[in-house]
Amino acid sequence: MRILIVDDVPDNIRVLSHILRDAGYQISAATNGRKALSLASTSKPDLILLDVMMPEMNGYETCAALKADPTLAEIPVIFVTALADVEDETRGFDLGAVDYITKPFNDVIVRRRVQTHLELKQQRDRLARLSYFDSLTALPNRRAFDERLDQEWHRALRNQTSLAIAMIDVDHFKAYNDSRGHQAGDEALRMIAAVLRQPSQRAADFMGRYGGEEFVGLVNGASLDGLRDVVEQLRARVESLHIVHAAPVEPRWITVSIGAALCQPSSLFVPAQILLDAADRALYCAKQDGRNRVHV
Ligand code: GH3
Ligand code: MG
Ligand code: MG
Ligand code: MG
Repeated sequence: MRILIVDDVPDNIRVLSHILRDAGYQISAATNGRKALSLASTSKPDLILLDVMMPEMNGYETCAALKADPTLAEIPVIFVTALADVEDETRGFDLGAVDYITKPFNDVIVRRRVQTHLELKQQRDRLARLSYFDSLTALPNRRAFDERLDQEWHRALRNQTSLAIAMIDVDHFKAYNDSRGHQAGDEALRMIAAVLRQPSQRAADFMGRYGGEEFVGLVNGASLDGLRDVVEQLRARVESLHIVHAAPVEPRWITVSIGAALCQPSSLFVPAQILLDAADRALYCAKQDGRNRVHV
């Protein structure tokens, strides 16, 4: 596991690195708050040991900045500092730190506390994986989608940008299962998920498994034409997998139908559900029109 040590005094970094590297952790270091923030963003450490007294941006300010960034807020922070007053310590906890170690410290105690918080972090990560990801396809699940939709809806409202939902449903999948077996059906869903989440210039910004043989995508800030390009590319990617059907359906391989809808949210009183309903209706149209097509 990776630990980021932040301290303006290189000797302090050396001492802590020594204690922790011996315990098998991978160490990176920063000598000021700004470097710490950028290193945390790029290397996503599992734990941050943070000094308080540093020039320019002190440890408290650095911790506040970490907690304000949703992509970094989950990284546990332990203050390691000579400031030993109760007020200093409570301030550290108020800012969201998980622990507070005062200098001079004892090597064994530092190692144990670090170990405890890394174990807790591992358990949290595992729980998050289990509750937000689908085990068959490794895509975010319905719960993750619901939360993300809510976030993106509010963001689009704030920024006055568009938000689009694409509902993707595998065509004649019951027939595929019936003819090839459930195992092969599972494998097909895995392959479809893999091409749907493939990053590219015209990929969706979020792709999840909505349930069964249905997937759902979110596209931020697109025009209607842009959205058409994205969903048409998704449809084409699945078709080009050429997963051959044994059942007598046309074409001979697995395809998807996609219904997409776009809007610019204008009021908090309008729920994101209306966009989901519109995408659902579009999907119904794509199916009615003959499948293996998009309806925007
Ligand atoms: P349509 O083109 O109208 O969508 O037809 P369809 O057969 O795809 O639709 P239907 O809703 O009748 O059938 C969906 C099938 O998807 C039925 C179900 O067995 C299958 N399915 C759903 N989840 C899974 C899964 O996790 N694994 C496998 N193998 N099959 C699944
Ligand atoms: Mg210092
Ligand atoms: Mg379906
Ligand atoms: Mg289907």
